[in-house]
Amino acid sequence: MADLPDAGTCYELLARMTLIRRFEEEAGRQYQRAKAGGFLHLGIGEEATIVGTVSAMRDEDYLIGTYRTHGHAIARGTEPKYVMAELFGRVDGTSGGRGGSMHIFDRENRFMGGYGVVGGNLPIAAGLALSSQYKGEDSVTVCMFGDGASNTGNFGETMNLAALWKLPVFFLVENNLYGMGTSVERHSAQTDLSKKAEGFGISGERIDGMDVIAVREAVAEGVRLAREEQRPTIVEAFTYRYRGHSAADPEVYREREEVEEWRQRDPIESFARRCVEAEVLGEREVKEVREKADAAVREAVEFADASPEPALDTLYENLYVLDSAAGWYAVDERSPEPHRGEHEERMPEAARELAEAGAAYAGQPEPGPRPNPAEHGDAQEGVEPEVAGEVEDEQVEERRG
Ligand SMILES: Cc1ncc(C[n+]2csc(CCOP(=O)(O)OP(=O)(O)O)c2C)c(N)n1
Ligand SMILES: [Mg+2]
Repeated sequence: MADLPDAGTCYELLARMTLIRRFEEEAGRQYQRAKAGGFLHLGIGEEATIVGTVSAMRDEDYLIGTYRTHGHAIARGTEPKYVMAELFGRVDGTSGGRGGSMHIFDRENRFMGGYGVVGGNLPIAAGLALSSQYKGEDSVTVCMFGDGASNTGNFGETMNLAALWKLPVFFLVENNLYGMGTSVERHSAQTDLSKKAEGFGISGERIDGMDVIAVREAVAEGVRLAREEQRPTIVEAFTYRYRGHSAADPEVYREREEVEEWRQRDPIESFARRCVEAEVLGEREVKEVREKADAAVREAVEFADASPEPALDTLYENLYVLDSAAGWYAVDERSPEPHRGEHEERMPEAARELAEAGAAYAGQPEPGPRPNPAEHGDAQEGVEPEVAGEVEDEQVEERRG
């Protein structure tokens, strides 16, 4: 087992992990209260992998993650209140309330996001590293992704270019044993993920992702290789999420006993115990860390709750496509002009109109019972699909193929 660092570092590692744990527990509660919307993926149990990795990075380095990244942003230095406000969809959120849980972003702290597309962050990581290399900067990009993401085409493409162009990038696989409800053994032909990029010349190692010091040391070396030798490498950290994949997961793919076994190795409890036993930290400090985390999270909820929702007429702000296209859905040759709600310049006005029309529609009584697809199938026999009036019969035949 690697030696403990100095007391100040141990305190900081414990404090970050505790803060993230408290934040995630509260995020789960706020989601159940419907204060946080959209999807919610919690990283409870994975704190050592997150904090250990970030603790080995410099301020000028970039971090990029997946959709399970509240903790990554907080580890990188984003104040919890801005992350909570993002979960609440409020203007003070890290993405102005537009992104929600899966799209936390903080350019100042060089946390380059939150992506909903599995494996989608890998090529972006290579791009960030390429930009550092191109500009002659010293920054390293750290790319964190799941075991499931290692099966995507993006994985191979990214490894190829990272190795070929000798990019200053480092990869960390958060192997929590599952991609949604599918275990690694059932989703990956090569179950040793540290070897999965060997064919591209990228070597790797496997480590205990529940041990914050082990993670910190392995990542420090990987980041050093990327910075000093332009050599990308992979570390596969074994970790575990105690909660379901997302807030809507009945968890039929694993046994309670398995979750319990991993809880016994809790990364925060075990690190606190180790620090106290080694007399690097006292019980008083461990307690203080918990109290501070409680207070910070309470403050984050109050802040998020007090932050206003974005105004409706700002709905189409920050869309880079706005000025460049006249109607991006107008691909139907029968009526290529922008349809209602598609005209870019009139977006704010059209948004209000559509929202009002939707609200009026929602207020109407139900027209009768809806067909149940489980009983009737998606397309009901004998019921012709509805076709726009002007379309010729033969076109309909053609479309049915
Ligand atoms: C390209 C793509 N395919 C499928 C999905 C649906 N999906 C969301 S999360 C997920 C599992 C990914 O597992 P893993 O990479 O191990 O990350 P973890 O959730 O365990 O952190 C899948 C398949 C998606 N978001 N994007
Ligand atoms: Mg996984």
